[in-house]
Parts: sequence; C-alpha cells; structure tokens
Amino acid sequence: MMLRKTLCGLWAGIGATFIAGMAVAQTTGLRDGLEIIGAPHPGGVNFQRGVTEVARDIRALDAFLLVIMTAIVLFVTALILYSMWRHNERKNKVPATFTHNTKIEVTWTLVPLLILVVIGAFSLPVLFRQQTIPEADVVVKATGFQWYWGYEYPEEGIAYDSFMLAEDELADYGYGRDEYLLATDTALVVPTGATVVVQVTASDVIHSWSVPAFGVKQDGVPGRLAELWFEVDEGAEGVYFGQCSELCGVAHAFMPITVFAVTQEEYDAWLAGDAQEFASAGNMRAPQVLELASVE
Ligand SMILES: [Cu+2]
Repeated sequence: MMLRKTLCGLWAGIGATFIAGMAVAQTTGLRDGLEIIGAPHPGGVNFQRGVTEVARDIRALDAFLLVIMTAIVLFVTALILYSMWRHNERKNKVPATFTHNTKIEVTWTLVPLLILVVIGAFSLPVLFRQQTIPEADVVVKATGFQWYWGYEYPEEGIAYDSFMLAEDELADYGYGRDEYLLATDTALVVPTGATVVVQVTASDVIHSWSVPAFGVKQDGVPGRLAELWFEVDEGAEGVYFGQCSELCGVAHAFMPITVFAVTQEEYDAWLAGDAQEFASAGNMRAPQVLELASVE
C-alpha cells in the first residue's frame, strides 16, 4: 500500500529502521509458536470459534434464536399456504361477513409476548455477564486513533501503537497473504486463563474495539472510558484478529486488531523482556502521514 511506502520513505535515514526492528522483536518472538485461531476463513458461514465463556454464551443464544425464528417462519408460511388454499374466491362464492374473533386476537397477542419473554430470559443473563466487569488480572487501555490502535498497560508502564501491516511486510512478521488487513506490526499480548479488562477510549472520533472470537465489542468514545472483559481459555493460546467496528473515517478498514493470547509464563517473560525493551525505545511512530488518495 502506498501509505506504508510513504511512511517507509519518511523513516529512512531518521533511525526508524531501528524502531521498526524493535516492533518485529516485540511480537515475532511470541508469534513463532502461535497458531492463528481467531480469523475468518474461506467459505466460512458461522461464527469464529469462541474461546471465552461469553463468546460461547453468544453462540448458544444465536443457535437458540435461530430455532425460534425457523419455527416462526415455517408456521407463518404454512398458515399463508393454507389460507391460499382454503379461503380463495373459487371455493368461497359467498364471502364471510364477520370482522372479529376474540379468541384469535387474544392468542396472537399472548403467544408472541410469551416468545419475547422466553427470549429475554435467555438473552439478558448473557448481556449481564458481558457487562458486569469482574476483578481484573490484567488491565489494558485501548485507544482508537485515526487510524490505528494504541495499547497501554497502565500497571506495567508499557505503551505502544499497533499499525496494520502492508502486504510486503506480512512475511517479516510471520504472516501470510490471508492475514492482510488483519495483521498488525505489534499485537496486544494477554495471558490465557486470566481476566483481562480492556478500557476502551478514543482520541479523535468514535472507534470500536472488537474481537469476534472473544465475543467482545465496545465503542471507544473520546473523553469516555468504557470497559470490556474476557478470559481466554487455557489451552487456546493463539493469534486472534479483530477490526475497528465503528465507521471512523477514510481508513476505517485499515486499523485491525491483533491479539496474542499466550501462556502466563510467556506473558510474564514478554513483560519482563521484549515489552520493556520495546516500550522504552520510544516506539511511538511519527504521526501517520496519510496521502488520502493513496489509501486503497
Ligand atoms: Cu476506527
């Protein structure tokens, strides 16, 4: 993409190669052993595999609603077909003259009401589980910028930005062509089996931090701090992708989210090693110089 070429041009000669090198070090060490789990795949029609309790709740709720909707569609279709067959003009030379049927009216008010109550009884608990933020093991702040995400670990004093990789950079970071528009140079690193609370905000316009496999999506609104949480299953170590999910400007489609879920030991080692080194290198890139025309 032209944008990256422009940036590369800018960096050359101002020591940015060093910073880019640090970015590679910050993630590739971890990336090597990680399987890509949270990503779309060709021909996929269902949700991505859920690796948190909340994500599985959402999928179960979806399956349950699909059953109810299918039953309603089949029932209404059958009623229409029956009515076409039974109440057509040929069969009923003399039209009926009644206008009300109290029994039917009571039924078609109460039955949908009951269906809604049943749906509510199953969906509200999921909503509350999502929105009740538990005690955090790891706190991360995600800030949306036009057009990239910045991550901070306030308790560790670590902060860095996360930019989408250009096509010709993917291989350097251990990704293939399939990860284009999903993979970023640095990743949010979280331990599995731990409660991660992400504080979501934005610096300019509204963005939204979303990772489908975790079942999370939260708008980042400038001046406000919202929270979401997830706990990735132990054993589900891997790479998970997400995307900004609130239309935020011309490069909205080019600010993806990459999360590395690693074991607690790997996470601790990363915190003590690469992350510190990376954060202290003043990794924040020069403000993005966007040539709007060059954004595909
Ligand atoms: Cu955005």
